[in-house]
Amino acid sequence: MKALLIWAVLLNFYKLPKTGDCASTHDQVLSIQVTTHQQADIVRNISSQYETVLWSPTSPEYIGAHTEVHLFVPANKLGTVTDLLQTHLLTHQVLLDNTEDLIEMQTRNESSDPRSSASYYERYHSLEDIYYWINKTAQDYPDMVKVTLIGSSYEKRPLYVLKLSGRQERAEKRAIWIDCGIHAREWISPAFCLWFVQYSLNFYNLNNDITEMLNSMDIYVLPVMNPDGYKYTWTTNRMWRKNRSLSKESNCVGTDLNRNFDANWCTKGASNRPCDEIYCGQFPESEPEAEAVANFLRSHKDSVKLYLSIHSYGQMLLFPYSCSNEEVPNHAELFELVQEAAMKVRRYYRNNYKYGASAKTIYLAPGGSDDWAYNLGIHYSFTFELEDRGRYGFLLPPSLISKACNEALLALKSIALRVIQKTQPQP
Ligand code: 9B3
Ligand code: ZN
Ligand code: ZN
Repeated sequence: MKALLIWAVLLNFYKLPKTGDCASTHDQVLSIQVTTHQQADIVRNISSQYETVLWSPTSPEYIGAHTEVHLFVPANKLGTVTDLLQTHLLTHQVLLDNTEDLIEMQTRNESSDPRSSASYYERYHSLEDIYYWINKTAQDYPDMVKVTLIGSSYEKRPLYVLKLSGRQERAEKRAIWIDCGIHAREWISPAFCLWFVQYSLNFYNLNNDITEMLNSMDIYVLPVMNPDGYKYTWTTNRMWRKNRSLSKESNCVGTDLNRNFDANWCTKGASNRPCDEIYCGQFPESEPEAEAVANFLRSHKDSVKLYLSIHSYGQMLLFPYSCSNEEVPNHAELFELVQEAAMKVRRYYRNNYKYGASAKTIYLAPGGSDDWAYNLGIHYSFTFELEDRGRYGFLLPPSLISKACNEALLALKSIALRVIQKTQPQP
């Protein structure tokens, strides 16, 4: 009898529609349409409870009336959460109805899967794989790649930067900086850094744009700025964003590295509560990862002309300021650069990227690396938010890596070539 009952229950679970509103056996990501201020209050409340993880916007305080909210909800809380939504007349769709399967797909070791035809660069890689790849790449291209250690993470993992250079020696070389993986769960970001390095090395002297870029500029690439967080997303919690530093006054772990830089540090748009996703840390550059990058840029600020930070998701090309609604002095120039880049992505990949100053395009957010780099004197400073718009969000399937990277590469080349023209050394 008991067995029969269990059997009946199981059967009913399988019969639930895919968009199952009540109970699901799987963790899901919901898209919730907020239309009133009261509803915003409710969703802000839900998103900070029930073991949910807010995907978009990044923090409850960014939720207002007319916000589309993407929320990860664990299976055992789906009933409670969807009931609450219904009670408050909030409509929602299921964006992802089984995140466990998606995560499993992304972490499977495809090299042991003979059916997979995807290249190394069309897969996600563990931190250990990426360290191995850095070493191997430097060995394979000894005349074009140098690896330097710029510091170490909170848990003492090395922060390696690859310096790519063309084979033409030029005096007073200008430089580009690119960092990936500030935020642990944004896996497409480190994947892009690997993609970019491999593409540059393969197409040097084959593709004119890449050849010109590498002959005129050294390119510094930091593939994983937040190795502790990245590691944690592979072992423990795929939704983790911050680094893994412990705080004295709280049991909560992690600081948002993109709120830890000295640009209107910890004002509106950041949080001083260690449990929050946008916790700014104890003081500017309190985190070893942010400090290492800041130190490197301070000591290379005369040569670095272009700063680029890679994030996901949302499809946006952003420039300073995030930390203020003020326009930077060369706003019009930066706007033209991202507009042209977005136009090319639209033309060649039929994909729309939003573009503009961060504070107006995404949200007011202080303490970001791009704003800090700008104020240091790197007046071509950008943050890219790669694919997608929320269909898969942070769980972008491996099959979509190549398109996401190719279009970002096109945008990068477009901007970099313009910056090369604009910063031509005066004879
Ligand atoms: C945030 C800041 Cl503070 C900035 N300067 N530029 C871009 C962003 C957006 C990313 C963030 O850290 O919230 C999106 Se993942
Ligand atoms: Zn499941
Ligand atoms: Zn990010």
